[in-house]
Amino acid sequence: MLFRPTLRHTARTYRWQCTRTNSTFVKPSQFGQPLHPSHPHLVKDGELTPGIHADEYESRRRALMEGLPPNSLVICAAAKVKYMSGRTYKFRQGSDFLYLSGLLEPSAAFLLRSSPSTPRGYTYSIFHHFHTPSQALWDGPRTNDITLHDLFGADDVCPIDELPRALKKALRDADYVYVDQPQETRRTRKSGSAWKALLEHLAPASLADAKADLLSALSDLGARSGKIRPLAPEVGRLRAIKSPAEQKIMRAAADVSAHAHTKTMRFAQPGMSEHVLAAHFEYLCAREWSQRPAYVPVVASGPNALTIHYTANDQLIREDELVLIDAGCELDGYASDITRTFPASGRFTPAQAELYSAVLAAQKRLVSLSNASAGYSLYQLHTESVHLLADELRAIGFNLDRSSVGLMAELYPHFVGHPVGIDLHESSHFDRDAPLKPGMVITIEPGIYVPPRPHYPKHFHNIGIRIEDEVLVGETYPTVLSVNAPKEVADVEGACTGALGLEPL
Ligand SMILES: [Mn+2]
Repeated sequence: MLFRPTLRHTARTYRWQCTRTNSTFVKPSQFGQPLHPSHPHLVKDGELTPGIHADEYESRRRALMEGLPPNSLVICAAAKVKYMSGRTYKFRQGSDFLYLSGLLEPSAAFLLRSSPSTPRGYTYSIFHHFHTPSQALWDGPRTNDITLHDLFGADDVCPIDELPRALKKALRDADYVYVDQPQETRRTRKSGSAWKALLEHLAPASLADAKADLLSALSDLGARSGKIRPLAPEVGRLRAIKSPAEQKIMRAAADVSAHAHTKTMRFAQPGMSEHVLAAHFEYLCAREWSQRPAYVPVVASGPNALTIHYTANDQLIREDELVLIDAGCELDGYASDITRTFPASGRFTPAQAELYSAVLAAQKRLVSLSNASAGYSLYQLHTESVHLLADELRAIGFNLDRSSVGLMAELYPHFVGHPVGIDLHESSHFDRDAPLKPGMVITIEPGIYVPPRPHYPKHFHNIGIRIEDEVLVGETYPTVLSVNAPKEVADVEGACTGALGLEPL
């Protein structure tokens, strides 16, 4: 069989496309997600999602259970389908659910129970909804029980309607319960309605009797203080360190985004609207198999770049402005996050080049510190970024005395970076004060945004520049996953003007 890599601009070959259309694969698919028999061009034999083998999902669950106290129960539910104007959004699985199961369907939940007497040390029960023939006619197939057992590794597979009863029994036997309640507020915590919301979420079709039973069991358990604990911090600890397979997918995601950035630099012209660049970027990523943008792209021309999360993307780009694009795709479950700032006309003006080089010098220094042996925490890297940027700005004529913390907060109002992975910001359970560890992936994204105020040099007014790379932390050196997006002045100008051999489209 003949294959060719679809990422032709890189030495790496991640995604292979079958060039013969009559090869052996099953159509229509019998599954609720791409799997090897139906999608051999995406998912290899033994993988549950592209690039991640069933064994890796198994080892994630085992690592989770080994880190919990004896006799623990884990409850995890699939994300809900979201609606807009009566029709569904493209479904995105809950991040922890995906990380632990590899299952991409809604209306599903799983239980993990400590079980020292079994070979794995835990039992794994999947509850899901199998489509009736008429549901399958409208919405396509769902993965069958045999596949969930044999390939996904479940000990038992049951209809989702049976979850309340199974939970009631499991809750009675467990000493600790790890579960995330949906959107708990002070009010719902007091009234106990958070449990009701959880139940609705877990078992929308269950019987009222079973719900009442389950609610009472949950509140009994809640009364034994400290027995119910949030699951997200436990999974977050595991997710913070990326496996070799995850690193490979994240490199591929960053490559797709990096090429889209490069080609969008070539495509951009003064007179275009910002949204056309956003559309072009998203099109290029989708062509490379990205399932969705990891976030709404920022395409900010000229002074719009001073708004950090500018996503209106609806103004026209002027001659001699800089364009700041903060955009990244999601590929096979992993986000990418890259920012580049380039001249709309293809060449930096002297003032733009001077400020750009200042940010770039600081950014490169910060990247070089992103390794475990340097001993920095993310918070210490941020402090360092403030000092580095202030030094660079002083050197090009900014009047910042040593104590001018307030001015730096105005010129650089955001944090240096964040962990990235299945979620764009994997920050909620990430300790910013702990030293960086090998296998973490973080962004390094210093920026300078100069408001038109008299104490800043006039030729820098209204310029906003951010340069953001994704960095894989190593023991002694960092690996820049977004290395294929140009950032040196000459390379950026080369990408814009076609000197790198790129066609506008
Ligand atoms: Mn970012």
